[in-house]
Amino acid sequence: MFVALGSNLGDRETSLAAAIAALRRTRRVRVLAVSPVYETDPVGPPPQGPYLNAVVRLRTSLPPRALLERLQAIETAAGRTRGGERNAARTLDLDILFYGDAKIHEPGLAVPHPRLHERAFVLEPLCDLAPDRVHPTLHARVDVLARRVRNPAAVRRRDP
Ligand code: A4P
Ligand code: MG
Repeated sequence: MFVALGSNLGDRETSLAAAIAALRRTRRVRVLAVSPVYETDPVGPPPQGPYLNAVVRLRTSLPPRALLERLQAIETAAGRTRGGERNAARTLDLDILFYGDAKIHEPGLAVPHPRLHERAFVLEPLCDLAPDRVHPTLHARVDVLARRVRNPAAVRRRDP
């Protein structure tokens, strides 16, 4: 399982760290790896500031819906207010990228995440963790997808 983290409002580092800590505290979830953090130009309507983005790899026995609910509770605890427009600024966004090789198309849940292959801010940290992972519907490796959208000017790795 891979989850993307993004923040562009408030104390971004603290929001990401709090999200990872909350995942570590979650029953039936084990955080296996955390990617480097990237500072990324915002994709979406201006004005909004740059994001910090990262990806975590986890193992979980929670079904996809329960995992999504847990992620949304963590977003809310980080001060996220919902109901604004898509791509708007946010303190914390947690998206399920892959849930094993599952293909899910339900109201409110699409996995693999339908926009992940377009987004350098997701693919760059995902590539750090799992370059040889194959996208279950596009049948392409993550490193190949990342190469297609790579943009070092817009997605900058932060010093560890
Ligand atoms: N939802 C459906 N599938 C999923 C999934 N796989 N994971 C539903 C998580 N949620 C999923 O999400 C809206 C609804 O998507 C949820 O109710 C859930 O049921 P949201 O988090 O409330 O709203 P959102 O974040 O505005 O939408 P979304 O789709 O997450 O936005 P995007 O498209 O991910 O865009 N630029 C940079 N540089 N870095 C970023 O991280 N993020 C966005 C968010 C825009 N621009 C960005 C970044
Ligand atoms: Mg989201």
